[in-house]
Amino acid sequence: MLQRLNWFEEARYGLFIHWGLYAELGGIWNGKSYPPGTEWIMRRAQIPLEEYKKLADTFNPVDFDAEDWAQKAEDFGCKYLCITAKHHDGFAMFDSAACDYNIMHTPFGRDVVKELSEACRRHGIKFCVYYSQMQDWADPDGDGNNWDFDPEKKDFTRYFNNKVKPQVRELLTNYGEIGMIWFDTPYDMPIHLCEELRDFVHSIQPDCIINGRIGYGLGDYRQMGDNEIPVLAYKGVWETPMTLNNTWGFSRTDEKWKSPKTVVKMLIDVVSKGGNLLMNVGPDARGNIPQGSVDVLNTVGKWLHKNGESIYGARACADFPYQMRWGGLTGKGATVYLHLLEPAFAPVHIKICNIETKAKRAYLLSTGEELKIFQSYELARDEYRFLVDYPKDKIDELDTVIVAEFEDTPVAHSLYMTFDPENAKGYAAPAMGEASTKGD
Ligand code: FHN
Repeated sequence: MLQRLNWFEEARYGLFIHWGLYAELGGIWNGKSYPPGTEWIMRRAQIPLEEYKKLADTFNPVDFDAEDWAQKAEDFGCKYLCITAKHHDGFAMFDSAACDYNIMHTPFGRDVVKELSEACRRHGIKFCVYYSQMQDWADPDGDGNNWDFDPEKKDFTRYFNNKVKPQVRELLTNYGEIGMIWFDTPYDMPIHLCEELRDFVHSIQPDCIINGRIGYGLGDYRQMGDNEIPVLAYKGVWETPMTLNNTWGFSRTDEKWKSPKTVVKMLIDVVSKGGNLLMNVGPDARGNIPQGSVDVLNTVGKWLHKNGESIYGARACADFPYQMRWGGLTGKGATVYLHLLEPAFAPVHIKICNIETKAKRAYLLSTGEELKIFQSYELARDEYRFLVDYPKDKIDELDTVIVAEFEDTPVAHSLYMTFDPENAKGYAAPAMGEASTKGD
């Protein structure tokens, strides 16, 4: 694995911030609501560039406080933060000499990328930037705006050389170390330009990670679809970007936040399959992250501050053959974290079938309290069983984490092998603890 990916594999949980002029509209133009995401409103409503640009004349997020946002990211338990330096609308949220359609030419006149990069560094959060490399609805040669500009007259290479490269250079030279540059919607961008962009990034900051949406598999890791979590563990480094409601940018109408439990479940699901979750918030035009989203992510953060060991640095678990309706597993080598999310599905004890590897002990992560385990191989049923008794009075509504230590990284016993008692490398049942699993 590439060395520059080390921090990313450890981090597992990041904060995505979609913020731009579109926050002023919040999904509504001329009294009409447009479908999510709200950051697409210029294109969805085909707002003429000259009209849309007027938003820059009033953009003044007086409540913006980089220190507060970085503190929030830390409270949320996020290890990296990625902000839209330029989204598809083409407006730069940073001081750009390459194009004056940027935040310095608003009443606000402050470089939020700069302020946020410094605040993130103070809080030990990796600072990353999103940059829309193909779509640019403000540039006559950029992709996506065919209502202001004649597609026949577009020269994409001109836009690439005159805006993309100079702005990417600015982002990689003026803000210290950038953990990652997050490209998006590469569509049919020519491969040679994608390669040129990748090499260009690494010629300036060799340690800067490039996400999968540079296109053509040229990125350092695989970007899963928006809000898409793969069914099985994915061998390789990957990330799922996820909305907390149903849009990326700020919405005046959508407050349908996922619950803290849903976020924790998704995080466990993603991490158990070896991925990262990039959870989005969309600040409003005054520079406030909506309180509803803050409340949810703070609750998740509190859980993470107690149980982070089971998430940060965890690696993909083996694909065990049975569903675990009570929850899921994350792991680090021989240590496995049992996430009890739905105790109702484990009324007596937690049971995992078909872990072949021998267990050493189990304990509650929050208190260190030692828990009773039972392990057996049932020859006649050709079934491995691993049971943990958990304290019913110490349940965390969000997720109770139990640490199980095995002799080695647990492997799964296949359901598809032809049974042969001679080959069964089982234990004399029951191998550990005094209980028998008979009658279960
Ligand atoms: O079009 C964008 C969208 O606005 C948002 O930025 C997401 C985040 O992953 N990416 C694109 C759609 O995939």
